[in-house]
Amino acid sequence: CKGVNGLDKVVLREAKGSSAEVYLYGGQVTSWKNDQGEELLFVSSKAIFKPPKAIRGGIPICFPQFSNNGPLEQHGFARNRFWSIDTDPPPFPTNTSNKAFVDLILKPSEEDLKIWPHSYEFRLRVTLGPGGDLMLTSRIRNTNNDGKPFSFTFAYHTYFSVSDISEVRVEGLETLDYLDNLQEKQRFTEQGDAITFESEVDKIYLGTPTKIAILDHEKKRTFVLRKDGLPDAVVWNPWDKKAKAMADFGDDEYKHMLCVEAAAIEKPITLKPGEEWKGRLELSTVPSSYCSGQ
Ligand code: TA6
Repeated sequence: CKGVNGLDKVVLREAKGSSAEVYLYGGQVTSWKNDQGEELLFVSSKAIFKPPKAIRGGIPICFPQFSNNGPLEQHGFARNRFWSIDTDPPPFPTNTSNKAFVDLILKPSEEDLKIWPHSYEFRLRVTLGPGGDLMLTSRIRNTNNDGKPFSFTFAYHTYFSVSDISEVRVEGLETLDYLDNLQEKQRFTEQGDAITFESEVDKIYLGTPTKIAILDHEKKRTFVLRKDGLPDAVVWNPWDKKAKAMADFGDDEYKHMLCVEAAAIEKPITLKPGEEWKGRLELSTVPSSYCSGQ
């Protein structure tokens, strides 16, 4: 399926062999490989790479609404739109020397303005660092000329590829409060000393630290998620029943994926005309032996 520029995706490669792929559809990263060529993100074998479905996997961008907390479609519309290559980005704060990167931009169509009557420029820079780290920087500016502010919620809905969900633990969210989507979004406090998985989980952790670790025991690999401007973190695994109910998701695929999503949900972000918000996500991997307790 061709994007608006006749391209459907951009491939980023760096010298030691790491790579990333970004689809113009959704502005969505759909692959992040290390220098051994191992795929680090999960994309369902049943994913559909064209409208109207969002691509099931990689890093969907949830904007201007996370989940169904509002009048828009689930997770907003940014992941269901064709983005363009941004050929004239204003200077980005991120240093891109010796890094591979692509700049994408999304602005509202006439149709979009009917469902969400706000003008904005959403610039997304995807960067692959020399060590294979992946960085996403979103800059959203209110370009309303009617003086109106707008508010939005946001998430990088990242699907990590894991060997076996029953042997994964998440560190950095212990003792925090969370809203449990499986219990009418009621507020609880995390009791565990790390999060492990033996059934469906769908929790929005609030006021989370900059760094969260996802340990894959079998691979002896830890994903390190660092974030800026994104105070919340969603942890989601559909488990078997929900997996079977999703047409674009294999029945057993829940065993090999985990979503940990850097997000701004509890407190929507409000921008006045001319104001810009920045949300940054940085993903890297380290051998697990170095990471526990760091
Ligand atoms: O991130 C968790 C969540 O909000 C879950 O409730 C589940 O709906 C998931 O997102 C996937 O949503 P999607 O619209 O992509 O099927």
